[in-house]
Amino acid sequence: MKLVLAIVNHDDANAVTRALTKKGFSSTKLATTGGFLMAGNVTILVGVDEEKLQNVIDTIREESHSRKQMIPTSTEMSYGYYPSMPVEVTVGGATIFVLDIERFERV
Ligand code: 2BA
Repeated sequence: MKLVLAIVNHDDANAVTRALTKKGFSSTKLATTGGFLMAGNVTILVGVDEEKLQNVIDTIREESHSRKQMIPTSTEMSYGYYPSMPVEVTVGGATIFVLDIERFERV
């Protein structure tokens, strides 16, 4: 068994879990925050048998969209910080990790 850990944009999270549920996959959503943008995103956990793993990854890919986001930067001057040109970063579709699961039980 595998555990899929997918970090997706907040705006895509419901579409991803809905599509997974429709295909019979159980999932859990966690509210998370990206370390770089310090903005909210969503981490989705899916426990799945290995033969269905690709189906889960394909489903997440189909429902996750990449977005361009502007982030403010600041420049240090002798008299303090002042805002300068914002920088554009491309976020997502999804960042996916796949972990081996040693044991899975529902008790
Ligand atoms: P954040 O850490 O907030 O990163 C948002 C986006 O900012 C990233 O999009 C990437 O385009 C850019 N970025 C991140 N770190 C950067 C850096 N040091 N320099 C320049 N640009 C940087 P994604 O790569 O699509 O990542 C989206 C979110 O997925 C991340 O949000 C983070 O929450 C998670 N993530 C991505 N890679 C990860 C990793 N290796 N380990 C853990 N979480 C990761």
